Amino acid sequence: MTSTDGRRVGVAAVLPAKDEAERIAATVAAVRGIPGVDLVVVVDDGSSDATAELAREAGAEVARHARNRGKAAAMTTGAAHVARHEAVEHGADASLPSRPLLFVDGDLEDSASNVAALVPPVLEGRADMTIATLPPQKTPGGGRGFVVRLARKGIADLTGFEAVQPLSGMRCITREAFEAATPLARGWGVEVGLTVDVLLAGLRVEEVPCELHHRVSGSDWRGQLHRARQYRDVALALARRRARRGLR
Ligand SMILES: Nc1nc2c(ncn2[C@@H]2O[C@H](COP(=O)(O)OP(=O)(O)O)[C@@H](O)[C@H]2O)c(=O)[nH]1
Ligand SMILES: [Mg+2]
Repeated sequence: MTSTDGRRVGVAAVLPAKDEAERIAATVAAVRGIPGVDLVVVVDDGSSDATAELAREAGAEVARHARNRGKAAAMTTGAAHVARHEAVEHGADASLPSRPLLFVDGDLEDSASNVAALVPPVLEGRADMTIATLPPQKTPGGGRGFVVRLARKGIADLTGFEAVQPLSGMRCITREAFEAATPLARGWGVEVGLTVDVLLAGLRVEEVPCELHHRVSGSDWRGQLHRARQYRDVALALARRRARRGLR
């Protein structure tokens, strides 16, 4: 793939994963087939299953957290891994461009190939960050949309941007935009933090429909706990950003 200035640029996919042994190999295989993707990094965030080994066998580079540190920490580790890879690759030539980062959840399996649609707007310089929106999922979710509404309203109040799916984790982002959002909001607040920080840096964000299917959190206690943690982290990410801007 070629960027606006005519130079060949690859794309680095970063997959945060915790206990995804059942799905990670299919997801890695699908992501490796996306045009432009020439580096796939799985960040194993303290899994207790064979996620890391299966990811490596499927052709990914693997970075590991010895203990579980949450999704935002895994994304930061993945981005740092890519930067180190590029430092070696580029050698002394500091003028070489950094790859855009393509964040993909580990549970999408074959459908992960459809995040390909996120890449062209970024490589062609039409957007600084693209975000996938998902079709209705085959199994219904167990939540009532509290976290989605909190995130949507929080983003709109801070930036004026009306996000259709504010919590979507599938994103393609330039290195510059990623740095504008660093340090990332912690835990499950990371997506909302990214959207707000990139927009407030004056950069362009675009949502792109992608045919993706993932494991939906149900209404059992695990699902409820996941949503409670998500709510807490999103609320905190928004509160920090409102405080920074002197808003209540
Ligand atoms: N780094 C990290 N990733 C996690 C953790 N829990 C889940 N994930 C990954 O984050 C992505 C989204 O998680 P998921 O459980 O599917 O949440 P949902 O899509 O919001 O229902 C998947 O790739 C998971 O493997 C965690 O504790 N740390
Ligand atoms: Mg999921």
